[in-house]
Amino acid sequence: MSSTSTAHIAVHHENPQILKPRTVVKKVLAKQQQEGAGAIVRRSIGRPDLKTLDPFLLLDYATVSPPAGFPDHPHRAGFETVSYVLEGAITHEDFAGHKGTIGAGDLQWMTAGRGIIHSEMPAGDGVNKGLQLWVNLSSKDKMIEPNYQELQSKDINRVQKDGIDVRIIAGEAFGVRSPIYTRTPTMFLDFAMNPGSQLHQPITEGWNAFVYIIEGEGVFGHESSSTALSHHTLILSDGDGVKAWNKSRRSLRFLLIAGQPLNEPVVQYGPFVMNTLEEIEQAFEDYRLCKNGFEKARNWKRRA
Ligand code: FJH
Ligand code: FE
Repeated sequence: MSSTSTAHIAVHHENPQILKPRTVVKKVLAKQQQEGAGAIVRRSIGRPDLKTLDPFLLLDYATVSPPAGFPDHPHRAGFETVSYVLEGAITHEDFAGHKGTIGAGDLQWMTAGRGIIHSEMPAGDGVNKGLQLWVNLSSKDKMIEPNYQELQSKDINRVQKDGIDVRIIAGEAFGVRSPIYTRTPTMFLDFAMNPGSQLHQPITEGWNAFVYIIEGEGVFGHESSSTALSHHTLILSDGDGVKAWNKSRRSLRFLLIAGQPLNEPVVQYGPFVMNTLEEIEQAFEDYRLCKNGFEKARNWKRRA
């Protein structure tokens, strides 16, 4: 064996080779808007110029200070909400009595399934910041029983290597997997890159993928590409992975999210996401009459 091929294997092991690097096909700034009761969100996916990126319906970066928040509201169905707190804490409570507090770095992967009514309110007095991703479910999973997968910050797998620090929310990075089960196959990685570091991250071909920059500036796609800044969403082309560089003097933090497209029709009215208009009308009816998954709403004390 020649020494070149040995070196090649070593390089492959250190930083996986990306043969078909994805490039940035669209870049959109998530501006601030009002949501819920006085909460401020930067909407990435879900904004008018970025309606959906199959299987993703929405990504919000929220800033909430009491008394603002997301008081009682329904979610039917066919999708999951992934809440990830960055700063402070969020207390949630649903109509089945499931409640808790999601602190900084904690994760809640909630399958709304046939229906959930809940509230999401800031737990701290100060500023609370977090992210919420909505992952669509296939028609066969839309009416499943609601379910929660919850991970505390200390239980989220993390790899620190060559100036890169990744928290593996879903999927895999650097050979380490997340225990979260994703009904719609999803990758969700939270990267922090030191100045001068370089990343090669594989992404399954055929999956839709995007980057959301939380803080700092980075170069994605080609080394010669232009820089992207905080709160920009970068939609990636198809390919077997993405390359990223931190050429700045500050730390760069971003989410890399990818998922297998469902290729199904999406009919959405606010928190109701189904395949057809008839199913949406049914969901409204069920919600109004407290049936087909909304039974527990009958004796639920609503909080404004
Ligand atoms: C009234 N009550 C409208 C109402 C709307 C809602 C909503 C919220 C989030 C969210 C975003 C980021 C997070 C930390 C963890 C949650 C979101 C987060 C997305 C819609 C339609 C509630 C009560 C209302 O919930 O928690 O990061 N984003 C899309 N709206 C509501 O939840 C009117 C009277
Ligand atoms: Fe909600």
